[in-house]
Amino acid sequence: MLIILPVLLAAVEARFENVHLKQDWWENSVFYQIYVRSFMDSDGDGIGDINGITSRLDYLKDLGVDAALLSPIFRSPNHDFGYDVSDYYTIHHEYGTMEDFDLLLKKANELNIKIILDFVPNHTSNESEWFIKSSNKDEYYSDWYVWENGHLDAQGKRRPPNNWISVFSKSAWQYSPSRDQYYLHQFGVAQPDLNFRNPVVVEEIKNIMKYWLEKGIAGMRINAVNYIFEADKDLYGGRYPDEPITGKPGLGPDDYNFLNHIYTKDQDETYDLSSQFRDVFDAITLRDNLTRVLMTEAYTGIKNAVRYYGEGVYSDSHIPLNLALIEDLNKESDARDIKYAVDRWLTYKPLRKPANWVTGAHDKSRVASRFRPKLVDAFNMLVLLLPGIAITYMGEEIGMVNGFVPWTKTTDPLACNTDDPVNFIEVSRDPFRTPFQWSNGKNAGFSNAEKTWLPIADGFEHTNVEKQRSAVRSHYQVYRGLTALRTRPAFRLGRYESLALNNDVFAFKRWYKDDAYIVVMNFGNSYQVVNLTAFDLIFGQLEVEISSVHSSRSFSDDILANFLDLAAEEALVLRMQV
Ligand SMILES: *[C@@H]1O[C@H](CO)[C@@H](O)[C@H](O)[C@H]1NC(C)=O
Ligand SMILES: *[C@@H]1O[C@H](CO)[C@@H](O)[C@H](O)[C@H]1NC(C)=O
Ligand SMILES: CC(=O)N[C@H]1CO[C@H](CO)[C@@H](O)[C@@H]1O
Ligand SMILES: [Ca+2]
Ligand SMILES: [Ca+2]
Repeated sequence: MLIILPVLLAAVEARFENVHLKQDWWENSVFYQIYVRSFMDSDGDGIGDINGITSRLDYLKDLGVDAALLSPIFRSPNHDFGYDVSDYYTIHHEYGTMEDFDLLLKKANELNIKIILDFVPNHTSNESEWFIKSSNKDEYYSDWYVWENGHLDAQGKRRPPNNWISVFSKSAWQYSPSRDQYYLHQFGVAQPDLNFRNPVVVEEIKNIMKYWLEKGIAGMRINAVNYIFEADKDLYGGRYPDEPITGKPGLGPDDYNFLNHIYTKDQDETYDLSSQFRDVFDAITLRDNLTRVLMTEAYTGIKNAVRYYGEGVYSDSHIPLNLALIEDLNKESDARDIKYAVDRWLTYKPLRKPANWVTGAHDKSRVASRFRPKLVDAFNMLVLLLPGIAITYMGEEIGMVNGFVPWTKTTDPLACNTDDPVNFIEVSRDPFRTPFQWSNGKNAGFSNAEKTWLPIADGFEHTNVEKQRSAVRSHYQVYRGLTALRTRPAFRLGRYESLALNNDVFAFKRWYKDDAYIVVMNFGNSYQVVNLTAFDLIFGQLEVEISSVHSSRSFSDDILANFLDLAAEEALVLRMQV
């Protein structure tokens, strides 16, 4: 027995490791979200395009990116910049042609960079042929959208079917004279919701997915997936039920948060649909042995969010976006809040499924502006070194800040809808979408046009790729160091443990066998001394692997585990010396 036990244990351990060493391409990848309109303009019209992306694939490769996630490239009248699609089978003319897209795929394939497309199935554009036919009661398309009769109020005035409010504010119902009915739009007036209770619509959406997946893209992100279904009116006597009022102070009946969205969000049917989508993806994965990744985006509570992983042995979304670092944190967040947000997601997600980390998106204030510019490296360390998948919004690797876009240049429908040249700034998403900053040249190297679709953000002369690439210390260099580091077993396969060492300093340990790292970051704005021996088996000396731009420390500097003095906002990756 005494002799057999170690042998047995070794066998068990070996088997355990084999299971864990085999990872599919996506399970540890770095995804990079490209807002196509603002990444690179190849033809001088001031608008980013597909050939622009193709010309910069080497940049992504160099950065250590595995997959590029492109914001919608389908034909669109652009009332909501591609989030209103008029034809899912055609490339939007400003972005190029299908040949351009095929070339992008080919070149990306050569560099082993996967291409993922953002897909918006909740609604189409009102200029979609489907919607125009549906508005005209075409027999086949009649039931493709959510149509409903209005009613007359006591004064004989026409009123929408119920009290639902659109995310972009005001009634979610729009009257259509041609049908003398209202259509539902959970987002803009120009974005009518598709009717997913019509099986023909579901089939068509699956066909669109097949079309693009067969073309060779490696996956899709399903946008706003939790808005797809509304309550089944047949369960409510044939009438869509009113939503209850939240009673939150300061809100009027036009404000989205005036109502509690129990009938228009997170409906149970969504989860069944997402597992049907997964089947479409898996069928194509099986056919040519390249896993097609289903990503889902849902701003919702954590229990709803992790439910997209699928229940029990069933898998739905490969990557249900984890928006904790966006939604749960703000300027006031300290080390305890960070630990809580990170550990919370890891606690709720199914044990065997990979986590994912996101700090930015085309709808959210940039890290440098949402927190502080000096915390950019700390957040990139979180995204890239926490266990699982890393997702970066373009520009976060160089610490871009929100641009200033005045009212006269504002394009975002969410901001324009306010009709308010002062307060539009609170809702405008244009500041997070200003052109990518390649150099300190004309238009930050984004375009040689006289005028770009959005103005270039201030400070591009200092914050740009060219400058950061040639600098010894820069956010770009830190980011590149992190993508290289994360391929080591401790980060790819290793275990995780975290501590708020005090209110300001968050630290986590990643280790595999006896290779151990401590990632430590000071979120406060004053000097702090911490003792890293609070972590199990961390003692003696550690060596600096990577240090934030403003740190006084460099690669291979020694650190005493029991006495680490950290400057304000300093962030370090340390390796335990054995
Ligand atoms: C679509 O909606 C927009 C915004 O309300 C409107 O300006 C446009 O005329 C509509 N187009 C069609 C074809 O109905
Ligand atoms: C499928 O791809 C995986 C990973 O790329 C590879 O290990 C495996 O051998 C491939 N299987 C077939 C049948 O080609
Ligand atoms: C995060 C995200 O992609 N949100 C999108 C959800 O859908 C609306 C309407 O299409 C877009 O405006 C958002 O950008
Ligand atoms: Ca262009
Ligand atoms: Ca819907």
